[in-house]
Amino acid sequence: MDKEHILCHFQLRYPAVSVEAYGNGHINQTYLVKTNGEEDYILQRVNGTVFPQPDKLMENVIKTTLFLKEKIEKTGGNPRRETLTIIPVKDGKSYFRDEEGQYWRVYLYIEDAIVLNAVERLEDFYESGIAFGRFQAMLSDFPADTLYEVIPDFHNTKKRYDLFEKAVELDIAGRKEEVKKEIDFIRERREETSILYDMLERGEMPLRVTHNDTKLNNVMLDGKTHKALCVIDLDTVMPGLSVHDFGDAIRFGANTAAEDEPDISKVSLSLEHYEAYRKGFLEGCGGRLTETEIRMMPMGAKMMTLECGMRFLTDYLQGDTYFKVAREKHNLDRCRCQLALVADMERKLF
Ligand code: ADP
Ligand code: GN1
Ligand code: MG
Repeated sequence: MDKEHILCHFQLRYPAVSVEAYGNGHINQTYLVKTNGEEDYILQRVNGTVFPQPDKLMENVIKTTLFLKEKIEKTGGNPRRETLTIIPVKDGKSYFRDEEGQYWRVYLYIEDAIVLNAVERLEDFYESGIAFGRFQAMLSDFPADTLYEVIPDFHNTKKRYDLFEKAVELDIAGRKEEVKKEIDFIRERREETSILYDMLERGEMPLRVTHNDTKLNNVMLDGKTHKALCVIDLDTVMPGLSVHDFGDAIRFGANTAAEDEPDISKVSLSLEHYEAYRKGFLEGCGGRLTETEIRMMPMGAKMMTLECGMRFLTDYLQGDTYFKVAREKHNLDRCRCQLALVADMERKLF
């Protein structure tokens, strides 16, 4: 079904004049819908393999955005810029299911804002920390038990490790021999994958409502001032660990190289970026983190980087079915880059 036809089902205030592929997400298919009116839109096809229950996912997004909208209004902010706004379908639903069973949704396009795919200025990274910290603070009294667990065990690093071992064992794409070094690197760190989860189970760290995908291109900064504006990509908002939200952002934004840099000699942890983000995140959290959470922030960074390395390698071993890939060995490059970053974190953070 063509995109124009899909858009007919939504309650758009202005008709679309163009629809173009947009953004650099690895999961959903995103399009920018331009109009001649006062608002533009983002059209997304939700990845049905990654999210097998898109209706439940959208319930989470509705609940979260309504909760945030109320908070933003109370503090005199503008919810149409500071959180996502769902444009409903004509029957009132938050998504449209096409004849092929694909799920589509439309958000209001947030104007005069920027999304970065790489950190250009330290200050911008600091601001993104403020945005994710604030997001966490705003959701600190959100009723976590009303959220559906969209991807069970999403950041359960212990279970991610088991899935990785399973992929090695099955070796369905016949790529195991080529990645022996990477497999060994991950195996040497097996014990550590349970540290944070064990602390959670012992009640040493709280379970919070977290974003769970805090990479730089999931946050918007004001186009003029470059101040923290809006956290987007709310598909994975679920109960989780604050140190994971911190760590995933560090994994992406404090790396001196791109996430998929094939030349790993360019990969390292920028301590300057680490500190800037840490400062912003703590400020945004507004004193809500416990001493233990603050102490475990470096471990959160290391675990999210190791987990991502395991996930890219698992996908590579399974024949690249989860993350969008743009070239041969893309997932392997991404994996090697994450593992090189883990090694540098071990030198600099511990
Ligand atoms: P994915 O899950 O594939 O990463 P995202 O929801 O993060 O999808 O969207 C992909 C990109 O589209 C974002 O990085 C951002 O550039 C852009 N985008 C998404 N939602 C909006 C919005 N409401 N306004 C402006 N840009 C958006
Ligand atoms: C995916 O959707 P996107 O591109 O923001 C992934 C994250 C990974 C990230 C790695 C739902 O994020 O968990 O950390 O790629 N999202 C999902 O770049 O799996
Ligand atoms: Mg995204």
